[in-house]
Amino acid sequence: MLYNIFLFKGKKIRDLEDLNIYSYPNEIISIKDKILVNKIIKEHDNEDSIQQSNLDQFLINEPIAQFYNDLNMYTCCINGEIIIGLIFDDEDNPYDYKEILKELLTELLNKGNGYSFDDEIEIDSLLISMFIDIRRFGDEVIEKPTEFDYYFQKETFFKVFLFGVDEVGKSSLVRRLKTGEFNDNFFTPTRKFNIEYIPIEEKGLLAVWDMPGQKSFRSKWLIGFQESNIIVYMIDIANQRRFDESRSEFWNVINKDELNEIPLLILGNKIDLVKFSSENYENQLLNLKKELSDIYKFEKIKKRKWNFLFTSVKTNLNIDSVIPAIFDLLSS
Ligand SMILES: Nc1nc2c(ncn2[C@@H]2O[C@H](COP(=O)(O)OP(=O)(O)OP(=O)(O)O)[C@@H](O)[C@H]2O)c(=O)[nH]1
Ligand SMILES: [Mg+2]
Repeated sequence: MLYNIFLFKGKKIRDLEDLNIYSYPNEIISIKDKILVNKIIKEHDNEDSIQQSNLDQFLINEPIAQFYNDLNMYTCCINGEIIIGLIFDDEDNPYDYKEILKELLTELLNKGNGYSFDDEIEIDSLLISMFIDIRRFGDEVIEKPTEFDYYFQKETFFKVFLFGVDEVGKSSLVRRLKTGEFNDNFFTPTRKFNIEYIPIEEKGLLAVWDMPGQKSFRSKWLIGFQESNIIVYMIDIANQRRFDESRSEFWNVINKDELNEIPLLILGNKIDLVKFSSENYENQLLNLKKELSDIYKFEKIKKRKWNFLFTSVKTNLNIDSVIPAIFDLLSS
């Protein structure tokens, strides 16, 4: 089974002073392991980039199996200057992964639109996408029973794309679902894709991609939503000043062709901050829902199954209904 993926990148790959190492899910190879890093790079010494540097396509070389320091690796050089490596369990045969590795790299780098290795968020996202896909492949095709087997089978693995403008409560929700906790002072604007795995008994594994909501990160949403099984959009219903902005971001994403027919769950969060009069709470909720629906033009949502829930991550209102609502939409 694949358990780690790493990437070496520098101005010159052989110059360790200027080399960056990215990895997912955790750091196994450190820049301090100079001997190991040098050995990995050296295997790719004969591959050069010179003839390729003018092409706008990435040159993806043949992957090479390597085994050092008990690490069973499969490494592949791109443009003679970037190395991507997979680390497997000891008994795995790296060559079993040859096709998926090359196909995936071709798909992500040369068939996608304008991938940049200068952007750390894009590098992280590349590693995460590859990790998930290769892991799925490993469990499906190579069929080694593992403790993760159940979760990583395609039918039981769901990518949840969670987005919304900043400060609506996305990361708080993920934290609540994972740990049951909420903290008013837990205010950490997300700066990268925050990916949390939430196992749901007898249903499968949700990989929740919690997107950073701040304006400067929104262009990255386009990278995050690839191959999503469900979209979750969160609104801060207490912050009316931002409804226009939030609506336009919502429709920007929902109108993407790639997301056609993908089910959608809309969460109207922070209901605890809305003032209700003492009478007829249910009616007031209905009216509020209607108001939001008019503002956001929910009636224009076509050709996909969708649902709306009011929530408060703070008071826990309806939080127990979020996962069932997701599986209900997924099952259709
Ligand atoms: N009153 C109230 N506050 C909430 C609720 N949910 C989240 N918050 C607060 O809202 C603030 C922002 O929450 P985050 O979870 O960081 O928001 P986010 O959507 O992840 O923000 P970005 O990562 O910047 O996109 C925090 O101070 C939370 O404590 C809620 O239901 N009610
Ligand atoms: Mg966040």
